[in-house]
Amino acid sequence: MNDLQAAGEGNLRIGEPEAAAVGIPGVAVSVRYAFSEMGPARSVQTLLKVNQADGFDCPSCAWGDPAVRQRKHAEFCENGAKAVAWEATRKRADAGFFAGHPVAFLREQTDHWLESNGRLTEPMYLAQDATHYVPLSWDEALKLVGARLRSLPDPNRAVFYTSGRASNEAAFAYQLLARRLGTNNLPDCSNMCHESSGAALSQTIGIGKGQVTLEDISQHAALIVIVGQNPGTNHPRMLSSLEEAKQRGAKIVAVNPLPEAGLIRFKNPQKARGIAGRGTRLADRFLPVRVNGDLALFAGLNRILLERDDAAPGTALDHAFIGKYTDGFDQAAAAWRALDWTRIETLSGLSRARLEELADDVIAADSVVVCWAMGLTQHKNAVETIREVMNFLLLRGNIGRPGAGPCPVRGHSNVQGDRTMGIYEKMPDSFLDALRDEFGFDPPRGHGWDTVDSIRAMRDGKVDVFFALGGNFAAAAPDTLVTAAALARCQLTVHVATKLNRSHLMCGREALILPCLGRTERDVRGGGEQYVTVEDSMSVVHASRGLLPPASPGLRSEVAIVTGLAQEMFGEDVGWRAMGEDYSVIRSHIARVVPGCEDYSARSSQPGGFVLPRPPHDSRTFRTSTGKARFTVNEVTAICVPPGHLLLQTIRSHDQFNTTVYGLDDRYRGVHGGRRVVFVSAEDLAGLGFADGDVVDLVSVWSDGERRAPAFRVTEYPTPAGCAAAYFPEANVLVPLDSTADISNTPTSKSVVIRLERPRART
Ligand SMILES: Nc1nc2c(c(=O)[nH]1)N[C@H]1C(S)=C(S)[C@@H](COP(=O)(O)OP(=O)(O)OC[C@H]3O[C@@H](n4cnc5c(=O)[nH]c(N)nc54)[C@H](O)[C@@H]3O)O[C@H]1N2
Ligand SMILES: Nc1nc2c(c(=O)[nH]1)N[C@H]1C(S)=C(S)[C@@H](COP(=O)(O)OP(=O)(O)OC[C@H]3O[C@@H](n4cnc5c(=O)[nH]c(N)nc54)[C@H](O)[C@@H]3O)O[C@H]1N2
Ligand SMILES: [Mo]
Repeated sequence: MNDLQAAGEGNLRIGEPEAAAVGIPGVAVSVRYAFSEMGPARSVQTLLKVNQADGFDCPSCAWGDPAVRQRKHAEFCENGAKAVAWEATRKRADAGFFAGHPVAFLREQTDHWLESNGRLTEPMYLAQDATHYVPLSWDEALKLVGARLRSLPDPNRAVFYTSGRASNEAAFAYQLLARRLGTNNLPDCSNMCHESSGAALSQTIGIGKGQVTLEDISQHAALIVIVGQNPGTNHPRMLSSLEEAKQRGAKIVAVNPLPEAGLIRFKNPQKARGIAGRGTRLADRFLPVRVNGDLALFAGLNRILLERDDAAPGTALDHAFIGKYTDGFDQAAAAWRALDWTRIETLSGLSRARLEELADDVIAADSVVVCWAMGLTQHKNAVETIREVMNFLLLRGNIGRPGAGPCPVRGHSNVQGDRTMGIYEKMPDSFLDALRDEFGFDPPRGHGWDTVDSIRAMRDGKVDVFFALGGNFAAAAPDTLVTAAALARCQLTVHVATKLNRSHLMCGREALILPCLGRTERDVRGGGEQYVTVEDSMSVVHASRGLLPPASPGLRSEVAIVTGLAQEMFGEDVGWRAMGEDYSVIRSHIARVVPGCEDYSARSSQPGGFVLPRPPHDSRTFRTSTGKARFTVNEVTAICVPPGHLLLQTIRSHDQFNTTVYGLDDRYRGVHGGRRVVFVSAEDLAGLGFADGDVVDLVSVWSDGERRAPAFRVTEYPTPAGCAAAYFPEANVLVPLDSTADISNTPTSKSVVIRLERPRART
């Protein structure tokens, strides 16, 4: 048996990458996929309710929905269909399944296999030293968690993690429970995701959210720059907006170390022409930046704009905007003038001439949107990089007018809403004051732990109870072995989940799985049908209503689980029962506590919902420390790797949603039947003495030692020299816990220094 077979990748095949995204294979794949999990009738019934005003919010990405009257009958993409089918599957991981599979066996299985067993059906308990999970009643389960939490010597010995799929109602009740207990330990997936965007935007424009609408992109922007984002896979509905933009003459520039299919060309499955024809060419310009080279790229670009304006004043910069709305310009300009071109070119991997061409596009465009995602946020200098992007937008007044502004494209469908509802380890005092006034207790004021600090605390024996509202902490977090050991030191880990995953197996001394309803399902409480609300990347808040009968009568909604646990712990003190039986009670609390949510129930339930205030977008109001939008000076840096090493970025395949692996293909990149692949340039393969098809171990180097991920197939791929890519979560074992972004503390999942090694003889 060779190494790949040993790693379960015996069927891995590599073909040609594709040049266009979506089109017929996209439609065919979603239909085949949906039918296999749900059957035909259920597929049609369910998919026609995705992202409709009277339906449910797609559980996949956080891209915004078109105005209600412009929605199509099929307002979902191939990957949204996979997410829905995966949740609405007919398969069940019930008590019989757990009786037949010891935990030791389950630990050996892949992420794909674990979830493919279907939906969880009733609470399951793993006692200390037990070999199997066994069923437990809801009463017993909530009593057990309540007892453990109540008996903590210090509330900060509990950690409450949230994944971004939780609804606003569930998130609000959950943060209330944590703070009522007395802790701000509320880490979330955002700490590993767009935290760097939030930090950079808060510092520079006074609000940590995007400032563009869907119409800004589809109707108004003259130039759209897409940096560090792979929309063809991760936000496929964004391609429809980009296609509209192209058809009215907008230009698109893609900045990415990989020539992603969805950035190059798009075939729209909504249109007959889109299926038959060659589709729309999307990117007018593609800049193959070196991994982590974006700070150098944007600093160089800003320098060119400055010089162009020196040569012909008023042609490249918006002096009126800079004078009236910003501060810090002079210091930033001085720093740009002092830049060294050799350094810019080396760090970005792009010639000055290419940046001059980009500057031509920018100057020709009277409005510019910059979209970005994980390619910018998961680096050591991520916050500085995004601040430099903001410098770029501020130089030409590209904010607070049609077709202009920053657009951090969020990941999980409600990650932005969860933060708005108070899922944050350091919510401002104004929010905590409002909670106190509403509920009559004094919330804790000391900052809590984010994701990385929670892992450190668990590792160091400072945590007894780890509670997760969704997600897959063990697999999504960095440094898998360290995180697993950290979780194992907890007395109790509790996971509210829809499907079995790694975190339920790499657990505390005792573990509980509490199975919950998903987005697709009807939620009846207190005799009435309930709905929940969510917020998308464009700050639009709207309702979501499931339609399918619950996967099992043993499931509870996330709101019911959280409020039920709170009742167990605190009795009726702030009216938990009423919140759990009628979610409009939670919405009326939200209306009084969360800024911008006045009259929340009425506004969120109208078709299409409502938009939260975005002061920079709405009125060029910047609530920063100086009341102005702030230029910043960002030292131009990039991770430089020692000779013989590469800078590895960890990415998503087309067949996964984070740690949920739907299938083993990554069609657009030409990968089929496996995931242990490392993409490397031809130049590096030659230089390092490897060839396409070789099997290697990935060894990451960090100040505290080396980490190894065995048996990856080397794949020659067009990426700048010195760079490499592999899939997450397989590569998470390589990401050192202490390698985090400055300021945001986000794991540097896109900058891991590695070398390739021939596999050691395995025993
Ligand atoms: N189908 C599907 N949809 C998803 C998800 C999913 O897993 N599956 N995940 C959701 C979540 S939580 C999130 S956060 C988003 C993630 O959406 P993305 O950020 O698009 O996801 P990644 O696969 O991490 O891709 C990062 C992109 O950045 C590029 N990149 C890497 N390093 C650099 C760099 O240094 N500079 C530049 N310019 N580019 C770089 C990579 O080549 C890749 O194209 O998607 C959301 N939507
Ligand atoms: N190396 C590397 N690591 C990364 C990243 C990377 O790019 N590279 N990306 C990071 C990013 S951007 C993110 S957002 C995190 C994601 O981290 P998480 O959000 O923690 O992980 P997910 O894989 O999205 O969680 C999947 C699980 O959620 C549960 N689930 C699904 N739907 C529901 C629901 O409706 N309710 C509940 N309660 N549970 C549900 C299912 O049981 C499923 O197994 O990972 C981060 N980790
Ligand atoms: Mo994310």
